[in-house]
Amino acid sequence: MAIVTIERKVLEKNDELAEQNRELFRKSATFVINLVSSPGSGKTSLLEKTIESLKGKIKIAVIEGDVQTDLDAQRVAKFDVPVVQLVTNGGCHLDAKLVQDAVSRLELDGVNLLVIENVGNLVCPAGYDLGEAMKVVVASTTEGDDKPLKYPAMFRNASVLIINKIDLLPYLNCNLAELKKNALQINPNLAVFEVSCTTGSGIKEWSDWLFART
Ligand SMILES: Nc1nc2c(ncn2[C@@H]2O[C@H](COP(=O)(O)OP(=O)(O)OP(=O)(O)O)[C@@H](O)[C@H]2O)c(=O)[nH]1
Ligand SMILES: [Mg+2]
Repeated sequence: MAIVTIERKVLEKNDELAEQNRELFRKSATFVINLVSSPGSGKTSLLEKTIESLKGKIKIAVIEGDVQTDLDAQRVAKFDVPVVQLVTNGGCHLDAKLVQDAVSRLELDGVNLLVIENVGNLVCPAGYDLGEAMKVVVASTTEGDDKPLKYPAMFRNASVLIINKIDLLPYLNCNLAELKKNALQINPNLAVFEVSCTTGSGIKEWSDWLFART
């Protein structure tokens, strides 16, 4: 019982800070997405492709969340966008306080789009509001088509599903129609994009959709 109480208090505090973040983002007119997925689904690859696609059209900033290393921040920094790396030292998700700290190191004025890449984990980040406008969940074909059913919270709390690595479909047992059906069964409101960060397929459709929201 005590543990439940503590968890609720932690989440209540997080929600309070997330609202403060949301207010900050509203003031600077910055559209914020929280990129979530299992490790290796392609969050950083999607981010690289999205930056490439939107460069020159809008100003983008990035917060990278990782358990260890600044490898993803290094990848993103090559695109000449402001990036802050958060290292959780074993923590399996970002929280609103960590994002608040990262935001204090960024100049948000004039930034149209802030992308927060969460720690690779399909469970824990689902419960933590960071103050984002929406969660974007990346599910890659290599993970199989049953993941929305097995990890429903993430798909329920997301607004967008990016199905990545569609270039690999011929080599896998993943059924694309089944994957989409399972995701929409959990959350019928999901906007779904099929992409390959390797071939670039579907990236324009996703980037245009995102651009229209900034
Ligand atoms: N074939 C194929 N490989 C891809 C695609 N997208 C990403 N990859 C590869 O998948 C691996 C993981 O991609 P990342 O973008 O690092 O994945 P991530 O979700 O950011 O990983 P973490 O940050 O560690 O959770 C890399 O080797 C990518 O090159 C794709 O569309 N097709
Ligand atoms: Mg990454």
